[in-house]
Formats: sequence, structure tokens, C-alpha cells
Amino acid sequence: MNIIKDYFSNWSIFNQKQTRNYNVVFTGMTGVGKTSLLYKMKLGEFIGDSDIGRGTMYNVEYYSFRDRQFTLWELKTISPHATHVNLKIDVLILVVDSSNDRLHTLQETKQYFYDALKDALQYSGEQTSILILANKCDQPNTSILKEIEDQLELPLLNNYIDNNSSTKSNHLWHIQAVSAKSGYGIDESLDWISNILELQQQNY
Ligand SMILES: Nc1nc2c(ncn2[C@@H]2O[C@H](COP(=O)(O)OP(=O)(O)OP(=O)(O)O)[C@@H](O)[C@H]2O)c(=O)[nH]1
Ligand SMILES: [Mg+2]
Repeated sequence: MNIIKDYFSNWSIFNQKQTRNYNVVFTGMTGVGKTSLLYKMKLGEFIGDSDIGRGTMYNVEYYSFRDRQFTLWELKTISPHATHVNLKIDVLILVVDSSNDRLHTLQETKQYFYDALKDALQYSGEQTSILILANKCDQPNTSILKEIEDQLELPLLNNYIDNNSSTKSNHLWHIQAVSAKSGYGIDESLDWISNILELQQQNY
């Protein structure tokens, strides 16, 4: 009997622990750096203006970090794709262009953000974890985080979610300055995601 057990235990499939996969969704207005950030995390490289992941309605990549498996989704619009693949969102990432030559004003970004959030809440669980990435912080004259936080009214985020989701739950949000180009803030973002998932696991 042991011989049979040893034989099968050498097969990696029998040794693999059942690991959960977490869905991390990147969204944000055009040109803010969603694709660049996704591939900076995945490949550790700034893809610049190469064709990787460009011109597509969505991108999806698998990624491991601190023994966790992630599926990273770049979704320009959440609903059609999320419905199609029956997605459960674990972490929502809103990417904002923090440089002063951004294509959209912070007021437009705010409108987009709350629309996207309302949409995403349909696919979120009991806890909603939201990471706001203020990208392109390598550029001169970027908005300080406080300005983005105030303009997007982030301190009121919990009330907004409570009013727009069916469950009263714990919502955790965080804003982080990042640069897909220099890599600034990427590790901190991944640490935040990892810690938040740890916390979610402890609560359930
Ligand atoms: N300086 C600088 N440029 C960046 C950074 N991240 C992205 N870019 C540039 O911003 C432009 C848009 O980047 P993308 O990653 O394609 O942005 P996106 O949000 O995926 O754009 P869409 O998918 O078209 O909505 C490209 O020219 C990138 O090279 C950054 O951190 N710093
Ligand atoms: Mg893109």
C-alpha cells in the first residue's frame, strides 16, 4: 500500500495544496497606465509603448506573489466581462493618472470612479477592497495624493458603498503613488493587496 502511496505522492498534482485564486481587477480611464501597471507587476518591466496588451478590450494574466495566485484583469468596462466569466472581484484597483498632463480632469475621473465602483460592487463579496493607484508619479508636477483623495471624496467611500451594495460590510481602501515606469510603489501595492487578503481570510 505504501508503495502505491509513494508512487502517487511523487506526482506533483497529488502534492499540490489547493490554493485559492484571487481576482484583481484594474480599471480606470483611457491612458492612465492600466496595461503598463499590470505588466510591470507581471513581468517586472515597463512595456513602454510596445504593442503588449494594447488595443484589446481586456487583458488577463496570471501572477503569483507571496504564495498566492492572482488573476490580474484589465477591464475597461466591468459588467460585460464580469458577467461573461462569472467573475468574483477580490480587489478592485482604480488607476488614476496623477500627472498634470492627464487626459481627463479629476472631476471626470471621480464620475468614472463611482460608476465603475457601483458596477464592480455587483461582483464583489462581503468585503470590498479598493486600491487607488496614482500612476505616473515619475512625471514632474504630479498631483499630491491629498488632492486626489479630496477630489475623489475618498473619505466618503464607505458611505457610498454601503448605500450601493446589498450587504453592510467592511470596506478597505488605500491610495498609493506609483510609477509603472520607475517601479516606484509597486511592491508596496502588492504588499497592501497581500495583507488585505490575509485580513479577509481571517475574518471569514
Ligand atoms: N511617464 C510615465 N508614463 C506612463 C506610465 N505608465 C504608463 N505610461 C504611459 O502612458 C500611456 C498609456 O499607458 P497604458 O498602459 O497603455 O494605459 P491604459 O490605461 O492601459 O490605456 P487604455 O487601455 O488605452 O485605456 C503610454 O504611453 C505609457 O507608456 C508611468 O508610470 N510613467
Ligand atoms: Mg490598456
